[in-house]
Amino acid sequence: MLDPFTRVINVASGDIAPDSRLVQRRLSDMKGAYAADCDGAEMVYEVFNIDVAQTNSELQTCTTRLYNGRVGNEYYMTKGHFHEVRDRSEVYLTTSGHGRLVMATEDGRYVVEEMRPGSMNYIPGGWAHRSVNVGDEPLVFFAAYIGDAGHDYGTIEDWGFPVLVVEGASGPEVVPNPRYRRT
Ligand code: PAN
Ligand code: ZN
Repeated sequence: MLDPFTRVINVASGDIAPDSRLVQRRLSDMKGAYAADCDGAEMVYEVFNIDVAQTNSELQTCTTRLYNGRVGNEYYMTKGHFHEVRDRSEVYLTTSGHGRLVMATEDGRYVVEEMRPGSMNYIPGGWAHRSVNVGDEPLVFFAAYIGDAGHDYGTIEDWGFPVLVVEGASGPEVVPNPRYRRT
């Protein structure tokens, strides 16, 4: 059995004290995610993980700091994934910045929700999810999900999402993804 513990989250930056496991994603890790080519060492996002046993009796928790920027007209975003165990759900709580949460089912339905400080987004089982930073500062959010969920990145790498969030003439626009399922 796990002993109770407490961590302190910096809600502005996403940093977790006293310790967490850091995953970093740079432009070079995002090849294929955007219509335009991308490469280089520039940081796109960082995930600070609090590791517990990956069982369905524990909750995995983490913060994500998604930087602001664009590749072509597409905003910086996370890779996005289905949970490997498809019916595992998740909640996000945004603490800083401004984003969109793109969610999609395997049969092509999609929902796009706002992410602003205080927004709690509920991601039901079966919905792939990707966060997009549409603001001009880092987007920071806390996530909690069922411990044995796992991450299936391959399906999204192959299919993409049904829609993209792009910078339009007067701000963010949700447009059909011309590459959806065309691999
Ligand atoms: C989140 C994501 C995190 C990074 O913690 O893992 O925001 O996004 P990618 O995993 O798509 O790179 C989550 O949804 N965990 O299940
Ligand atoms: Zn997830």
